[in-house]
Amino acid sequence: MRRTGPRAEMTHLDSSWLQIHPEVGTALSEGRPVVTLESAVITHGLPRPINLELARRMEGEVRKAAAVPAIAAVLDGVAKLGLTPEELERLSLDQQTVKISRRDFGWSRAAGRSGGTTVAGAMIMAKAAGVPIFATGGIGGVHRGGGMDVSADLPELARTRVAVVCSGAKAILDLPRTIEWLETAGVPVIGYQTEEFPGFYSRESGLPVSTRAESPAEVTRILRAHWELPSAGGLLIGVPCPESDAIPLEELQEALRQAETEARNVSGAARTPFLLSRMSEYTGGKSLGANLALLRNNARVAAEIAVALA
Ligand code: PSU
Ligand code: MN
Repeated sequence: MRRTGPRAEMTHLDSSWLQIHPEVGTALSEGRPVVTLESAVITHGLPRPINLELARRMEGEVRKAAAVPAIAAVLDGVAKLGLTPEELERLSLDQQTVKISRRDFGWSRAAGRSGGTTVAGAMIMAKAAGVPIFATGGIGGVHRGGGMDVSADLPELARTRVAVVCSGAKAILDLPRTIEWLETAGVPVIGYQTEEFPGFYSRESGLPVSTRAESPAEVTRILRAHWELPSAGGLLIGVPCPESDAIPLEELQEALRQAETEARNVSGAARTPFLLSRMSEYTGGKSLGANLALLRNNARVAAEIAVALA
């Protein structure tokens, strides 16, 4: 077992594949609130150097709300929950990183690779360490078109007992099918101060949630009650993008239509980055601004929920 510092003996949750930062481990053993943060947004979602700045700001939001931030990532094959400032900077600059979802922990460990965790990857690490709250921007979901591209985030939500604070799903996905998938799998979707599942860059989507909650205390009551079910898995908490930075639904849909027309011949892994960069162009940079604003806001709301739950 790798030791992380003088207080590592308190991090009894360490296992050989998962290394917990001493500050996070101490908070957990004292029952203090911790919020897990995803890192695919750092390695794959945002351009440098905004990625590092944003990660630091998300950590800052969590601390301001009196919780401990724990960025989940894989460094040289070791899954780490909670990064030192040096580790975070290194991850943000590394151009060889891979995207770590459920299938990727084993081979990346064997190969000693570094990577950013997706929602699924971060949920697995959070659950293993005993952190019930996780904040991200948008989850993966069912892609558009008739194909088989369904994110591993969805089955992870079905099976892993962690509450995921998000602003919806990636904008380029098939949102109605994503919501249907969650319903089939028994994943409750809580609208945080909203009746609608948030549309990521947009506050609306026209799609319903299972229930609405007004406050961290109300969310906490729902989480506790849901987790009394012996077989319960994860939950989604949909927090709309702050009003000042959100894009109106019609404008968003028009930008998506244009981007998709241009992306007709772009397939595979290149498709998402292509669509997102076109979206940024069509919205005059507003989509990037909305993304940054919702990430910070979600970190804050997740921390408030973690405090209420602790
Ligand atoms: N939302 C975005 N961009 C992203 C992601 C979410 O706007 O890149 C990331 C998240 O980490 C999410 C992952 O968990 O994409 C899903 O990837 P996939 O569809 O390959 O499972
Ligand atoms: Mn996929």
